[in-house]
Amino acid sequence: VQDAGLGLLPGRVEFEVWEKTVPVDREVLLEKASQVQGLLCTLSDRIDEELLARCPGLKVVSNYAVGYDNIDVEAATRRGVLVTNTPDVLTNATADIAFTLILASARRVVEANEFLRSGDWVTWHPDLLLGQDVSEAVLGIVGMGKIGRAVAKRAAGFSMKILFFNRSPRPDMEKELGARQVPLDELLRESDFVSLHCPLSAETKGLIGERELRMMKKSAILINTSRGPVVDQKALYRACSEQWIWGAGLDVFEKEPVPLDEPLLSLKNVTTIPHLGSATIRAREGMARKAAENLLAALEGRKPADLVNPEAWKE
Ligand code: 8YV
Repeated sequence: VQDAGLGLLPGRVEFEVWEKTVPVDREVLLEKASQVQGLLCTLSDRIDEELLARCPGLKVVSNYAVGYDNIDVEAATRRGVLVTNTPDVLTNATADIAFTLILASARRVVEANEFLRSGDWVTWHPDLLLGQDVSEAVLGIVGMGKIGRAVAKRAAGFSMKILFFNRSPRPDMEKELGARQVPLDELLRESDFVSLHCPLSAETKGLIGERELRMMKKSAILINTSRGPVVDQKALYRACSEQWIWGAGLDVFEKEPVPLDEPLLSLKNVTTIPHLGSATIRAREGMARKAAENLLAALEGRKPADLVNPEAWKE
């Protein structure tokens, strides 16, 4: 899928692909970045003050992701470096994976698969692997951006009642989907599913900790497809192992890849996948194309379509 983006570069810029595997080794990144005008990078590459200070010629950092918490945008803006991301093309894929985790967690799909294959299925029983209903349940969406809205649209098809928490008022969501904007505490208390769709920032780091998990219903399920550090992972382990909540579905973690001794991985009521939100061929090709187009625009003196820091743009 990278070719959808890399294929646009020949003849327009001189470029080098540093490593076929990500993340690029930090020392290699520091050394090579110091010599270029544009960087196309992924979430695994930390673009911080130390790196930016070594790159006097750098004009643009094009992130191959919609989130950009790997980049110190404030430091880039101060230095006049443009930062771009890849919105829209991954909205549906990410909303789909959030819904996959809602259904898989509620209906214990992974546990059931293991149960069957390990030979434990010896008879039908009325209590066998009972789950939670998704249809007509209350879904709480934290962060009503594009992905949050796409999840809400899917939820409407399941006749779910939608609550959401968002920094700024979104009366349009009330009109479009009958979704009700509420304070976070109310959302946590009333939701059967809490799905996180906010970016990672100083404000959202640790947003869901012990206090918040204890507010949730015992039957509730937490879904995280945003960023791991939005949730206090130690508190989540206690919440799921001591049944303060019913379970969790996680695509993202505090540390990625997740170390295999992470306690959450030992719990049957926690469904885990390795950061696959945008992992469809169409979404990744779209992201690759956007990342390349944003990079080219900046290097050719045009305003990139997906500029994260417009204040750094000078005509
Ligand atoms: C990417 C993501 O897979 O876009 C994002 O913010 O988290 C995912 O879509 C990942 O960031 C690749 O860099």
